[in-house]
Amino acid sequence: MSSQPTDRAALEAFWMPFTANRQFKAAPRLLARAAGMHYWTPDGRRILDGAAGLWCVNAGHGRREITEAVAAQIAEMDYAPPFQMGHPLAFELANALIEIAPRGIDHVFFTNSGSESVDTALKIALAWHRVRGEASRTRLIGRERGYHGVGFGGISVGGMVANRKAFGSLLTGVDHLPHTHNLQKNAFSRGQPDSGVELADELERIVALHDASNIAAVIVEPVACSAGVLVPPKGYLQRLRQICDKHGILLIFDEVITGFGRLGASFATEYFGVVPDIITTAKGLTNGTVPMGAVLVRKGIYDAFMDAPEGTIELFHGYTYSGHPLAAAAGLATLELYKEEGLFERARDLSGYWEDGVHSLKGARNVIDLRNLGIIAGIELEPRAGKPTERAFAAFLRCYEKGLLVRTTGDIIALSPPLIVEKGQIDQIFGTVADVLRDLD
Ligand code: PXG
Ligand code: PLP
Repeated sequence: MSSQPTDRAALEAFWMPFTANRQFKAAPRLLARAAGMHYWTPDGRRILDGAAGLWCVNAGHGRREITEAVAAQIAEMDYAPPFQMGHPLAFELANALIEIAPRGIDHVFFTNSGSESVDTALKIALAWHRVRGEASRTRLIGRERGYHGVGFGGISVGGMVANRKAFGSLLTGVDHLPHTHNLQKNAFSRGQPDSGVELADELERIVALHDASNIAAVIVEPVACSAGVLVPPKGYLQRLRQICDKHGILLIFDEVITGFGRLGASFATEYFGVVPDIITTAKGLTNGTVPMGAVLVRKGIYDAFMDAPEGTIELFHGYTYSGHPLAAAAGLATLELYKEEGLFERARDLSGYWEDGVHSLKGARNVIDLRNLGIIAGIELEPRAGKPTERAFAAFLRCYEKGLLVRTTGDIIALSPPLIVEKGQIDQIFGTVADVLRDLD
């Protein structure tokens, strides 16, 4: 019998990701079971999931339709090689994704995570320019405070300093747009802020500096979630699209979080009415059950690779688990569930109630901004003097004690419950946060 994971030594071997390991292992927070809107701790305490796990369990936990599809598939065929071979479900899932994607998106490349989707998208962008005879287009443009996962590509175009600074020189030939966060002008905006469209024009400055002939792609999150829910100013994404079109630069939307209903639409692309050339996804694609990501590309991108002589591999890229049968089964069942239950529409219909809930915290102690879009909220706290992140982390711990799971980044509390959330649970989420903030110095 192995030792119980509550004893300190039994927790030692696992080097936990993005975690204060020593602090955690001294006072562990373990989750043992999940169903619907809730988690349960090993000792049976119920926790309301205000974070959809980690922005991924959009249909709620333990959905029978998904678990049964995965169980049936593992019994039928556990694994199939994806290189020079195929299996039916991967093709079916690609077709299902095209169906819910914006018009003009017509091919899908499978990965196993958001980080891999980002690396794949950047590589496709570089290779696409090259097959079209524009091999000088190698520069990649990201944005300050962007999060694009943790691969070398993703941290290079990303703009989270802590995720970059320990890892050397990263990719060369990368530049960054300024972030769009502006508390002076936009604090307490409901939905998209009014001010800041001109920040997209910074792309013109970057193009003037490097010359368009050297730039392959621009990658942004339509809503920057990991960095603390930074909602794009009105007109900003449209302006980026125009500038990219003018200069022949590919526009990549990283929809790892915003995809699959989070904004009350299939993708942010649909919500904002701006179609990028490439969309990266993961997380909600399988409702968080089996790791999977997908890169969706606009018509013409795949085709450009198909001029290579017959029998040659057109793109030297792929993963052992690209289109894994279990993930494909989970993905198909998940998309079916989203459709059957109308979860994207449900999220859209609830977003007004959600917005009112978020902004009910106005005036709460130490709250310096409230932001929302779709079923996402950002609550920014005044940092404790000289101790950034401490106040928000204390709020996270107290919420957990009171039976609510939230996520924090810096001094920002981020909320993103499963899209099956009920109005009463929205009240509970904001009621708990209000209680916690009242008592927190
Ligand atoms: N792009 C975006 C926009 C993301 O949000 C990734 C890429 C990377 O996905 P993977 O599957 O490789 O983790 C993400 C992931 C947080 C948090 O606390 C957010 C993510 C991951 C971990 C924590 O906000 N987003
Ligand atoms: N490292 C080694 C030694 C490998 O053989 C492979 C795949 O065959 C990889 C890394 C890449 O693994 P994956 O395809 O799961 O990303």
